[in-house]
Amino acid sequence: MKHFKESITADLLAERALFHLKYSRGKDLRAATTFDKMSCFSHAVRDMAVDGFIATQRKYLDNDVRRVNYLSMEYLIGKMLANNVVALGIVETSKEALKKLDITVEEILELDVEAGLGNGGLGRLAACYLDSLATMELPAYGYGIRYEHGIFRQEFDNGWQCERPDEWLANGYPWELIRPEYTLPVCVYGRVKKNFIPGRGSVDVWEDWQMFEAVPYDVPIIGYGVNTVNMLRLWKSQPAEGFRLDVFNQGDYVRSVEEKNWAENVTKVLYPSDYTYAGKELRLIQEYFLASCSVRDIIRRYKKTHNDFSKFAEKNVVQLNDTHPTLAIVELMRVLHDEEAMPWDKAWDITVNTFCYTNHTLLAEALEKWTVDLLQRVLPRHMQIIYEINHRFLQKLEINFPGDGDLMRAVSLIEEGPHQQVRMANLCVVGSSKVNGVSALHSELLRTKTMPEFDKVYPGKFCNVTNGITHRRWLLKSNPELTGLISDKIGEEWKKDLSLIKTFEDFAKTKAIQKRFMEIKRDNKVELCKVIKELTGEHVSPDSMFDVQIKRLHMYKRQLLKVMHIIYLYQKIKANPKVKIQASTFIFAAKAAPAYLIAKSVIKLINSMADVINHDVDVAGRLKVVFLPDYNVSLAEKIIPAADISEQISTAGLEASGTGNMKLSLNGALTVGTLDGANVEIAQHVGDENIFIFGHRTEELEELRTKGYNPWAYMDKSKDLQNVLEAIRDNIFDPTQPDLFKDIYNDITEHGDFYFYLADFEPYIKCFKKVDKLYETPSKWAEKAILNVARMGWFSSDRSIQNYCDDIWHLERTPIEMV
Ligand code: GL9
Repeated sequence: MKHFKESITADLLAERALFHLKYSRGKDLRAATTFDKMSCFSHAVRDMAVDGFIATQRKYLDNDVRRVNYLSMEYLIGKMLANNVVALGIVETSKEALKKLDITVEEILELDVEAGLGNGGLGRLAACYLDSLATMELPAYGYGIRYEHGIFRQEFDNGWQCERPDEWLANGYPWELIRPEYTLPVCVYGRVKKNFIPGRGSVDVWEDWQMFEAVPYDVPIIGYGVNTVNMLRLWKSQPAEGFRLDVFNQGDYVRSVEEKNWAENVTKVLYPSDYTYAGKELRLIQEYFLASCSVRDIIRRYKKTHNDFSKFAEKNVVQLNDTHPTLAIVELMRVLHDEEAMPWDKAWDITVNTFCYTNHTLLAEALEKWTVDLLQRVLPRHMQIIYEINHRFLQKLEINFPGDGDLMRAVSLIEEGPHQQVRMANLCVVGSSKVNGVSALHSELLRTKTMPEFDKVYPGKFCNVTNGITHRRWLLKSNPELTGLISDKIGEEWKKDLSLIKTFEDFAKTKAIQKRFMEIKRDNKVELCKVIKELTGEHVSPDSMFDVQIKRLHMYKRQLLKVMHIIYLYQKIKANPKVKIQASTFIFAAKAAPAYLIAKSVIKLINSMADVINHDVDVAGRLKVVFLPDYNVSLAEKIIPAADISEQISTAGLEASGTGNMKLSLNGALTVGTLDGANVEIAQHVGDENIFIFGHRTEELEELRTKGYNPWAYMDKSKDLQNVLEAIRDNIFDPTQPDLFKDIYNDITEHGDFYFYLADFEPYIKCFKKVDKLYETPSKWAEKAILNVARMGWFSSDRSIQNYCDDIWHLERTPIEMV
């Protein structure tokens, strides 16, 4: 088999880049800026993937293969260039080619555009899965939204988070291919009328809608070491051609331009709230926009090779990444039943067999519920269809569970109350053939605690697929030195199949390897120190222990517990300068949802604390605190290889999986964590002796809740805890503003300490005594860290995707040959 990648030479790459410089940007090398060079080089790399792209799409079509369509409102893909160069196997070739363009690899990579089309773990997971799907030669399409502004840029103003718009498209995005010929209309608003149609009788017709358009932009997803190049199709909204022509004709020019704006606004900005559901009309329209054009795009493609829908569900699976694209279920019903005139039962059968749903959180505030009023106004026909789905579903239930009112109320798609609401998670469960959670613990809680009634109604529908991460970005690309060490010892095969990294375990006790491992860790820390200096002005020592907590800021993730630990250490040193404490650098990076006020206060608290601790001569050289602004994929790639400690300290039962936990452990950080999400499985894989587990377990917290949890009781027992809480209450970091953190204090005391900070404080402090002790002996530390690296193979997203294929999608590999 010929590999299209073999024909790529440095000369070809350089020639291509110069061609783009001249004919796409109208410049020669002398006039080119570094951005020009980056953009043209990226275009050249993209060109190299085009043969694979065309061959892949052609093969899928000709072989009429079964495909997975991944629908997600978020894709946190980050920078693409370095990753694509690795995937194409042209790292050395690129270095050579760049010499001809008179620019270094580092310069060019720094300028690459960061696509931040997501909030956090959910969006990053989607990006890892696309990478695995292409690498595993699986027929897959990603569908998402081309937000003009992705996740906001975070700045600090006097320690407070400020949100600034992300302008990732300002200078053009080199990886996308615009496809105006596949533009689709999308309709919203209007009303439903009964019409008589000869041959069909009385039918519901949706009319007087407002129409706008969806234009697809395709981003090629290049498989690693294979010919497969899949695509991520991102939709942008625009006014429909001839939009409100009537208004133009009446001479109301200004209003017509305003309305044009409305259509453009639909994909203008990513909603930055994580785990909260805001109920905003524009968000509903965004969700429908993605659902509607993706469903119709899938149908359009299917119809190229089929005359009827009998094989639709056999040829397509649609995976819903959380409830955000749920309306796709309703849209498929509308198209099949209303537009294709298919009888309801037949349409429903196809729909349920097409869709699958992944749940990503159990937090009540994240569960989407749209009011019937709003849905009716924006999507009147869809609301009718939802009622009809519910009606038929409940009717069937009445047969199998007669008179079980509680069950009916729990599973109904409609929540009764002063304002009727549609429960999107329930709609997903009813409209899908499989429902999965994202870690063993989370899937079990979903099935037995959150949706036990559904488990009764649909035994066997619930399953688990534990999340994974792509080692191609999170090790090969971001930690080249460690990658080199592993390859030196066990060969190169593990790069293709991460389960093979297991044999690196044999070197865990080898002194020379331990030493080399620690040297590499130190090199990565030195690199991170430069970044820290640049971003915060702070000088930190690479010889201190790097204790890292990087993730969205949320009370359940408990960054505040880390703050309490740091205050505790600070007070210990102040009280007794001779006390033995491991020299540590505490590294935070996190964005808070703009309206999540208490989370923003925690950011301010961390920055205030850092200001004081970093300038206090009494703790100099012992404690440092840095909060790196604007956490994103690229920053994660720099922090993770340099971490000693990975903080995974969420309240047990609340973190569905976590994926940062996997990235950090794979890079040889030791986890300090609760038995939550995927931490449970990480502990099983790395071994209990190679991870620091602490704190109350899910069932213990459940018991505390039912018996009546009293945070004060913990305070009464511990003088240390009192001192820490008083420091927050009285704001010892800035006596001119003594009340600044009262809300935080109240939250974890008077207001009931919903996330059990006080209950887990003492176990957490105790746990760090063990951590500090181990860190004193580098060889012992290195041994455990190496075992972490070697035992993380199972957490590859390739394994997750294999699980999806085996248990849910039933997809087959489709290798692409080049002719
Ligand atoms: C999340 C969970 O909270 C994480 O634990 C999980 O790892 C990821 C991916 O499955 O999904 N669910 C969720 O809504 N988010 C997650 O990270 N939120 C964001 O992405 C902001």
